[in-house]
Amino acid sequence: MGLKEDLIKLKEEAKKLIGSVKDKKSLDEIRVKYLGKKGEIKKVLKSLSKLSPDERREIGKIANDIKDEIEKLLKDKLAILKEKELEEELKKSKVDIHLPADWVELGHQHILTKTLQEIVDIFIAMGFSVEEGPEVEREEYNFDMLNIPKDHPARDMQDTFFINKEGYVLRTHTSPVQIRTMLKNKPPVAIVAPGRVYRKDMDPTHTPMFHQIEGLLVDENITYRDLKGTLQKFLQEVFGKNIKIRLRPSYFPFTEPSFEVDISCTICSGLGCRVCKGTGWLEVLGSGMVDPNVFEAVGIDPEKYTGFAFGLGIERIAMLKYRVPDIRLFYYGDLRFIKQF
Ligand code: FA5
Repeated sequence: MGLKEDLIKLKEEAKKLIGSVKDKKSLDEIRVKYLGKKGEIKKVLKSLSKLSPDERREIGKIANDIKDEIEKLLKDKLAILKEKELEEELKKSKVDIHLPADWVELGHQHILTKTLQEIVDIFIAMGFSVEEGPEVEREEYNFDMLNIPKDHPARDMQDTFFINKEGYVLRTHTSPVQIRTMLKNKPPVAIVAPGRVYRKDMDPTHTPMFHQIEGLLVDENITYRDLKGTLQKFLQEVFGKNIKIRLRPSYFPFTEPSFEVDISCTICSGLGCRVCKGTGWLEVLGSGMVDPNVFEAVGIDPEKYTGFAFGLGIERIAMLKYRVPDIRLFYYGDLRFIKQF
């Protein structure tokens, strides 16, 4: 019998053996028997030297093809055996694979993130851009350059966390971003600046950390009407077209004149109820025309430019919009609360 026939016989033999084998160990023995260093295929290849070059090429090719074929058969069989093994193991184990898997509860966008994004989107649509500032802020930007000098009683309006670094505080409001922006860019300026702020407060409507968003618009000929129109449009987008707004005189050191902005009560439409304490109005934000002293501090000519600024608490807006009774609910991380929105 020639080598060619020998090889084909070997292949058939291997095929039969691989087909009937029942475990990984015997399969490995078959691999060694046919493909090992001293295996059957090697033996055939060794005797190639006795052949003519043409025959050598022909038989060599057949031997290699058969080697590849046997390798593939072994690989496929190994996969089948492994799967069987796993099945056996699962059958033996006490784990019931038909039980539903442990349920990992998915998270949910936080209501404050959602509110903040909605507010930012409204201002972006009006042409404002977004600025950010650091939470550990220079005392100078948080107070002095906003027209709140040291030892001035206005500093008491915001109970401050001081840190171990001379000249720095945890920012008490987002207003220092006004200063940072105006030091960097000259008018026209139209920005909103969202972020965390810190005050030593704690009650059902005040926490030591909360979120604000600042707004600043500076250009030539900006008047009180621009402030009122912008805020009216913004508040109607948030609370609905039917709400009314009113501005009450107030005091902030960095704006003159200053206004508290109220909206008509969203619960009783202004008739008077428990939520608005019978007044028909809800206070939503602080605002005013930028004080000329602030412009001077940042090197902007107050004779040429005017502007308005405002600041609001994100928690306060979310509480009013979604009727959340206690600010601390925002921070418990309870998904039953967060998933309602
Ligand atoms: C300010 O912080 C001014 N910087 C706002 C401003 C900006 C006025 C630009 C004029 C021009 P005020 O201290 O009132 O203002 O705070 C603004 C809002 O932050 C409040 O209306 C309230 O909604 C919210 N707020 C204040 N303290 C807390 C607190 N501890 N917890 C939660 N929200 C608070």
